[in-house]
Amino acid sequence: MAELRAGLAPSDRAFLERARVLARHGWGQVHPNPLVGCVIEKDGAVVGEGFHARFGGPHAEILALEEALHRANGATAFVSLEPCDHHGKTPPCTEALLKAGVARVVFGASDPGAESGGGAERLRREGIEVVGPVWGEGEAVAENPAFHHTARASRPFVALKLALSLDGRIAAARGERSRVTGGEAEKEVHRLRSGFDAIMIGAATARVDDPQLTVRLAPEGRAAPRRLLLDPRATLPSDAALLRDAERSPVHVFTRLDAPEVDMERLEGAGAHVHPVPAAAEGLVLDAVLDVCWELGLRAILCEGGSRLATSLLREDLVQRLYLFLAPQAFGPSGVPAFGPGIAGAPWGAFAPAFPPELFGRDALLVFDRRTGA
Ligand code: AOF
Ligand code: ZN
Repeated sequence: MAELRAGLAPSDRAFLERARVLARHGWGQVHPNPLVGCVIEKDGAVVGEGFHARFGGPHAEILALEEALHRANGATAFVSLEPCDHHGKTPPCTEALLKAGVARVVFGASDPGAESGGGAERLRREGIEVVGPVWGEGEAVAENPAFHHTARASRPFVALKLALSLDGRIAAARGERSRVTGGEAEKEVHRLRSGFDAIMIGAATARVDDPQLTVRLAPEGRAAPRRLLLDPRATLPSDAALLRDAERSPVHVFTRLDAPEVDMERLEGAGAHVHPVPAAAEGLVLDAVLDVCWELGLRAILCEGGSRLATSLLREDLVQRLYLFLAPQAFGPSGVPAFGPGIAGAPWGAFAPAFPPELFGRDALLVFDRRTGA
């Protein structure tokens, strides 16, 4: 794959990069579809651009072709994802590219979809010059991790977000609500939430932080993420912030099978959906929780702590992506460590950086993806 990339002219690489940047504009609006961007280039100039902007809406190629009109004839299309070759909610992009007379297609990632895939082969058969996949697997997955994971595994994609002090703590003291990162990072978290089907936390975080877990500081996504709470003993107070607005953004509480019935009923009465699942030595059987999530149609879940949930998810190798916000402060020995005992057994070596670090005010965001086969 590195050779393929090396063989691309610098201008080709720049156009494909532009397609990647365009694709990212669809965040929060297209899920569970992938982010896709497209640039059409003729004689060195961009004659059309587009990105998949809305679930069920036109694909990136179609919008770029609409802008390019007749100039697409003999042009090169740069697409971040292999053009689809199926009738989904929209007709195949392969046919649109052929009809427009595009001469060459350069794409970043293969489409893993059993039905939508195969576009590159189809275009080659029709005599078009096709270059791709240009990106290696890690780079392809980084742009659309949930899309690739669910195509492969039929399991929810799980991302874990943690805000850490530089001495690896998530709070100043146990039972104390603490500010770790600043306002810019907080905005980014709200933006990230809009691209997930659900946000999950554990009971201790719900008790201490009393969060609402809604998207407030960012443009709303196409659907409000559901709120998921792991609360083995059904202890969430009925007046918790999480239970507000349950009609617009449903709340699901996972409990042990033997949680007090009176509390399960109380939570149902407060608007939550209660799901009893088997108990594990510590908390709940997370695999069983994820099974229920999959059945509920939840494809991408963002877990926001705390330490017990983070530790269990990592130890059980259920995390595909880590969002680590690092804040330049220290909480010292009385602070709550991000991870509990047992974390050493997690597959740390399988994680690799997905993107270069990004800065949000004084905080840094590091994103790591779990590599398959690692
Ligand atoms: C592309 N370009 O911009 C996107 C693609 O139901 P549909 O018609 O929207 O198709 C969704 C599938 O098409 C999706 O699962 C993925 O395989 C592909 N997405 N393909 O050529 C695009 N969004
Ligand atoms: Zn398409």
